[in-house]
Amino acid sequence: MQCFPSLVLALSSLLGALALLQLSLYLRVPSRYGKHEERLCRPRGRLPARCAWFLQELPSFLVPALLLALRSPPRLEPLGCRLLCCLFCWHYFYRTFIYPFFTRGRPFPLQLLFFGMLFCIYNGFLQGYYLIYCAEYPNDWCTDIRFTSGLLLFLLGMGINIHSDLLLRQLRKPGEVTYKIPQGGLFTYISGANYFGEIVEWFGFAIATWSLPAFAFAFFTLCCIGPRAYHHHRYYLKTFTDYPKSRKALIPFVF
Ligand code: NDX
Repeated sequence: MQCFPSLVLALSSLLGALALLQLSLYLRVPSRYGKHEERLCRPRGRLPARCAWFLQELPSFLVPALLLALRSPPRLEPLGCRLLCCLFCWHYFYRTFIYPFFTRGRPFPLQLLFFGMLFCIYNGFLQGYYLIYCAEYPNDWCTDIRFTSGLLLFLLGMGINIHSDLLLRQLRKPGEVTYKIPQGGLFTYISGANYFGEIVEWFGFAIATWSLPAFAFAFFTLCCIGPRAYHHHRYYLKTFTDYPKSRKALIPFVF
């Protein structure tokens, strides 16, 4: 396989367009899973959350990992490329092999799972293909301010995301499906702490890679889970009369 810059440009542009489509579809009405699924009791057409999240996220780990393993001759230099590809796989290792096995979420709709998987194949290929076959970084990229500040943001965002996922999980005992007011960590300030972490993480990745595909993915993440954080916030305000009034939806003290 070789690098086709026009393919990278086309796939990144399509990702940007999907982000805008996502925004227009889900700004008013949230995507129908979790607390926003209308018919919560309908057992058909849904898969247990553990299985669904594992299957959905697996391609995001597998596709770039396979591209990396199959590259011949192996790409060993520069260090920046390898590190960046490993960061992407590291996040999706967590999301595929750790997150699903601890989730206490509701069963997930099959239809969304199908689209989610397609999305993960698409994005896993785009990010992996670009980093493994196209990206060119100078040998001292690891000391460049974009790499170091981006890496720092990535790690900070990932820390917030994992910690917030944990706080949400601890709201329920095994087998419980009720919703409670999230407390602690960044939830003290915002309703969508896990989403805020994820968005910071992917913008950090985009800065560290300084690449069009990664900026397109960060933008997609913002358009996908930004509105969802807003809908979660409205849901909490509507459901809990004692919901903290000073808490914002997505950005501490601002929005
Ligand atoms: N999966 C990313 N669009 C998505 C699935 C849906 O990883 O066709 C995007 C991801 C996909 C979407 C994915 C892409 C776009 C799709 C969409 C479906 C349609 C759409 C394909 C791939 C589409 C077009 C065509 C336009 C392109 O019962 P429960 O499940 O609600 O329980 C929850 C629990 N919880 C609580 N428990 C007690 N009390 C409370 N108050 C609680 N509040 C929540 O916590 C869950 O078990 C758990 C987390 O819930 P929630 O709702 O806060 O987070 P969730 O949305 O489930 O995300 C989980 C994690 C989170 O860390 C988030 O940052 C990350 O995954 N994520 C999620 C979505 C997308 C994404 C990251 C990204 O874009 N990077």
